Amino acid sequence: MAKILVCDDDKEIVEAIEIYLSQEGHQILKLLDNEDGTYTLFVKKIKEDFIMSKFKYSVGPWNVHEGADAYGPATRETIDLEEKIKTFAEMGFDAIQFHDDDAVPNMNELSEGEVVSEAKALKAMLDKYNLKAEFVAPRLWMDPHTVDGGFTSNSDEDREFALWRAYRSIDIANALGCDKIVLWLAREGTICFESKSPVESTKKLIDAINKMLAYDKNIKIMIETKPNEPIDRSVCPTLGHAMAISATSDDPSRVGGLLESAHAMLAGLDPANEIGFALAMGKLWGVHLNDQNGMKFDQDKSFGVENLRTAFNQMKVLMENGFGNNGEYIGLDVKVMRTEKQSGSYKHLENSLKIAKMLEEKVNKFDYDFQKKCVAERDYEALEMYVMELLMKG
Ligand code: XUL
Ligand code: MN
Repeated sequence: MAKILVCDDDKEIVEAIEIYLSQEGHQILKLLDNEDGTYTLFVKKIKEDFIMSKFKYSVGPWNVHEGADAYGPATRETIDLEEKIKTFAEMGFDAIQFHDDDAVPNMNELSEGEVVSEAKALKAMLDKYNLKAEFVAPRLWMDPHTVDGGFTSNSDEDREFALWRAYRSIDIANALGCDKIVLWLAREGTICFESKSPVESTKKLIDAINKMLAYDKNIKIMIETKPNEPIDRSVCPTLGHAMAISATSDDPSRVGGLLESAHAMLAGLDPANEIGFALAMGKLWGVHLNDQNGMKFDQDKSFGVENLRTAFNQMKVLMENGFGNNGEYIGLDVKVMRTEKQSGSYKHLENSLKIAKMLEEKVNKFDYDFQKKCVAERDYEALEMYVMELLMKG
């Protein structure tokens, strides 16, 4: 990012204009004072295939990972957090998504004050790379206290632990200068149906959300829905459920949703429709764009690589409905293939960004007059073929 200082006749600075040339694929070479009150800025195009976007994009550190899966060990070396953050900035990302313990490792061993001071050190690192924090999400699936879930656990002590992590996530969000937390409800549900009452679990979840709303009067909660994995049956599987929980909460204006494409597909739903539903409620505050081959384990594939038309329609619905106008980010939640070597650790992010931006261009080209004509004539075959040609022709 460059800063241009605008001066008045007495050379007093009247304004500082920040310009994001680097994100448009330009490197600043020099600034020339034309001595007539104007300046010329020389730039060099460094990214040839750079595509402008109307959106700001975000990514989480877990999106660059070592490649371990349920059946095999890591295939790549761990990359340190600052190195990831620096690379994300160079790639043109605007914001970082954090789990609470991505931001403050070993937080269980720290006091509340220590958690906040660690988070402040991270904020300084983000500032150094001119990045924002999008949200903080309590990681309620790794700890021995969350074996049976967090907010819906059958253990009083474990439910208390889950709330402690949620409160600390709010503290960390405040220290990072963001006003959102994400609840991915990984283990809030059952692997043995009879182990929990679905009615009581739903009430426990709403009760926990109300406590978070009361803890901080400014915090906004985004529920990231997913129907299964790691559990069998989630208490909050779709955005419809999230919207109902929002409506039942003590402050519906501060409880919204985050839609991940793959999670919608795992529920047998079209992510573009889920996006549309939450947008209609004014409650889509985040997305995790990615892709998925059928209803199996969560694959976090690069955006659009399996279901191109669905990816196009996700982008179309987001663009048509002003997503991003209130500062929302297009988040990616993608994983590189396990087979990729160390040098390819960021390729899936590059690819997803490029595909998302290419789809933005396709949406910009969409012929709404032709669409209206097809609708008026109820010629949906023609409309469908038009979309196919739009996507398949260069
Ligand atoms: C898991 C998932 C998470 C959340 C953040 O399926 O999507 O990475 O996005 O906790
Ligand atoms: Mn996600």
